[in-house]
Amino acid sequence: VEAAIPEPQRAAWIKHTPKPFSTPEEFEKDAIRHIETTLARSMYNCDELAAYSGTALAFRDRLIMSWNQTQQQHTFADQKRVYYLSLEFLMGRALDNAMLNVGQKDVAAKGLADLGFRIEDIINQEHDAALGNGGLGRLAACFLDSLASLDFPAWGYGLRYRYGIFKQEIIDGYQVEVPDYWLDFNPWEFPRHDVAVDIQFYGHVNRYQNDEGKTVSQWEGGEIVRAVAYDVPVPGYGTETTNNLRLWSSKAASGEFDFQKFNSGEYESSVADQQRAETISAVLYPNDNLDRGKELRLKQQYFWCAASLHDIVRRFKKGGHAWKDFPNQVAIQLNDTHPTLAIPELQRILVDVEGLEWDEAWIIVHKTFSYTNHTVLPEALEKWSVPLMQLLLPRHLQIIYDINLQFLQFVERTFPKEREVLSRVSIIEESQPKMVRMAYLAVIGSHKVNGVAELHSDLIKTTIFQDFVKIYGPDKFTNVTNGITPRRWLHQANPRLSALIASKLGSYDFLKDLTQLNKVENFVQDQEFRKEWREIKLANKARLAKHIKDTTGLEVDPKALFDIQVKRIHEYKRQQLNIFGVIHRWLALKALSPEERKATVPRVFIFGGKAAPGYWMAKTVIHLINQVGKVINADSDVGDLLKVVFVEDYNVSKAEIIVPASDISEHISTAGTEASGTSNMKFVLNGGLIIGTCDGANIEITREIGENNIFLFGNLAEDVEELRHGHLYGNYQLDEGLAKVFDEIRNGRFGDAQAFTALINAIVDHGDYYLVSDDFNSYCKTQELIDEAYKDQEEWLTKSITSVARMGFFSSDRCIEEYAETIWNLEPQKPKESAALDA
Ligand code: GPV
Repeated sequence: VEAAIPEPQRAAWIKHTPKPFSTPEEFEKDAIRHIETTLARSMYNCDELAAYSGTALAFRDRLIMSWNQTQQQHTFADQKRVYYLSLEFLMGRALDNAMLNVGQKDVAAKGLADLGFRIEDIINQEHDAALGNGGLGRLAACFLDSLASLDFPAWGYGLRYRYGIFKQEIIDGYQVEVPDYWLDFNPWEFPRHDVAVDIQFYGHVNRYQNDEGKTVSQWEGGEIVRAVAYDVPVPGYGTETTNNLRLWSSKAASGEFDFQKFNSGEYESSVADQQRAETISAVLYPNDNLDRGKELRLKQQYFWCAASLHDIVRRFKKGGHAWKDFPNQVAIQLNDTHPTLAIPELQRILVDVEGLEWDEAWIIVHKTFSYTNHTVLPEALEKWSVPLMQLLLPRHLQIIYDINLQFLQFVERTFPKEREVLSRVSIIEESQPKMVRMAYLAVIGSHKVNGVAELHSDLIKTTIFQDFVKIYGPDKFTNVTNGITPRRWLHQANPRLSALIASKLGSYDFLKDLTQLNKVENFVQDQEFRKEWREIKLANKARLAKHIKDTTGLEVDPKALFDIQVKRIHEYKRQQLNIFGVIHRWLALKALSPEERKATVPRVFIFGGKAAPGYWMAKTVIHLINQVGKVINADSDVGDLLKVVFVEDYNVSKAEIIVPASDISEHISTAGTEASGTSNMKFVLNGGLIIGTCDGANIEITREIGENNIFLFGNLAEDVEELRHGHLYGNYQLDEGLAKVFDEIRNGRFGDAQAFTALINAIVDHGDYYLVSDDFNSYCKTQELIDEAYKDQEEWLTKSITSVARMGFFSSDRCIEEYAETIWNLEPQKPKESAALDA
């Protein structure tokens, strides 16, 4: 309070508070001032990067004003906040989003034009903030957008990686990883050097009697690493609310170097200490749906959880509430099990530091946390070895054992006759070495657990968490089907379609209430509307064709059917099924007479996605796609009838070009393996149809848009287990069409056959775990149906429009409202006029 400006002087302060620009001239003034002063450039050396920087800084000024306002109001309101803990935030670019969310993109476009720049070129200067791998990280980013747009008091907490996901280069058809140094110039973050938390690792636990004769535990010794906060403003759409994303960066606790060591001549080891500390937040682990159990990863997790909880507890204590009110002030959402250490950490703070009794602390912990599960794949379920945890976090391991003991005693009382259940549900797996099962700890420490699509939420109840449903009853487990933000994934990525819809609906209100899209169906027979819809799709395809030409040199015809599969490369997502299907199609085309070929629909298959650097099978799939492309694209027999493209370095900003350009996109995971999928929603929202399996959110998309508007194929989740069993113990029969495809590959049609042996053998010799052969025929037949359907362009257009009209459910706003109501018990806080706040 001493730091506040005293009352009589506040009038001067208010008078001089920066006012946001609202005309092109005011924007130019702010941007030029930043270019001249903050950046020390002039009109004689203002290139596009400088113009971008000035524009970004002008918008950043606006955001920070509303950020201040929002934070001040939320603090005064003293109401419950939600904290979204995620190791990944795949934010993409910020400028376009900021301009649209504050409603000043037109102003900036005009201002930039006055200075001789095109706004698209300026937007393209920005580096993606790629602090995530795929769907999980992008979901967190969509959630932040919705939380701010709906005026919820919410903070994200994550790590400020110096290197986000690697940049992918394709060299001779192989993926090569290049580090992505993105922090060179990042106008969107505010370093908070005053917000620093010292985080402890290693050491030992001391037990002793305190003054009241109570036995207490103290974690002592070990090493300290400092967490420094960097804040990223998150603007809501069409509201003053600007929330905060706080990212932690690690550095040595003693400042630049350890001066004691420095003075005693140990210069090198002092520098080494510093580098070791900085390593914690240095790089994002590039694995998607895979747990590798690396020590540095565990360090990242604890570092980030401990810093965030310290911050949350400090903020809570400033409010002066009783501890039992903690869950009424704080909700913490765990984005997968990566932040599960926050559970024992809060218990440790409450018991060891704040002196609460174990039981009262545990009630608080368990009411505070909730956990979202994003996969049932066994290789993705996190386990940490007990010896590693003993070394790094000795007190937390004790607490985990105590939590486990209490839990198992409770289970034993409830099910006295079922002894075998105890070892099944124990947090500790009795393996060699013993392992801590993080998902079980997350379930036990949370009041709600949710899956991310209906099928997935049902599956977790019958598979990985079956015993826990028996123990806690079914109400602890719930479903919140994923969603996407229509601001970025419709309005920003596809401005013309957004404008066309707004022209018919009378306003852009649908961007904040996506269910209003249903009114689009009234115009499905409006000829002028249909014509524009078709033109927009064609223009979006032409834009992607240009990107392909510019980056690969390959020409593709925008009038061909664009068939797109972009996502992380993974065996369960089955890009191999797609590329085998392409080979099959090519063989069929070549077998046709020239006359017959003329009647076929030209198709462009577009792939994109990164493989984890250590995932050899995924890298082989990328290689095969590129080799197949090389052969087919040069084959004059098929010419424009078939093209295969691999788009390098798929990321959020490329998705914004790719998603609006599909006729068909592929969401073809083995049934039961893709928890939800979110790009399926993005593509349909942009008027593309999809081919998919009965998996994840595809099922709910079908329910919403109608089964005539989607191309489903393949085996059902309920049959997968038996099919797999049959492969191993029955008489395995490879699909005939697929066998011919394999013959071609083995004959060296696509280069060195040896390179693809493992890929083929996984199917032929090793049980075809992902059911590629079982689904191959159904897949190819469905692709033929798509060819037929595309010939009726009018009917196709009707499907496209109808589908978009029925996609309202998949807004992340709906999804966040479900979390707020059923899990967080959270109310919005509408922004007040600044005058009301000053008063
Ligand atoms: I676990 N997901 C991801 O992107 N990375 C992961 O490590 C894990 C899950 C994804 C799922 O695979 C998608 O099905 C889902 O739509 C997405 O998380 C968001 O829930």
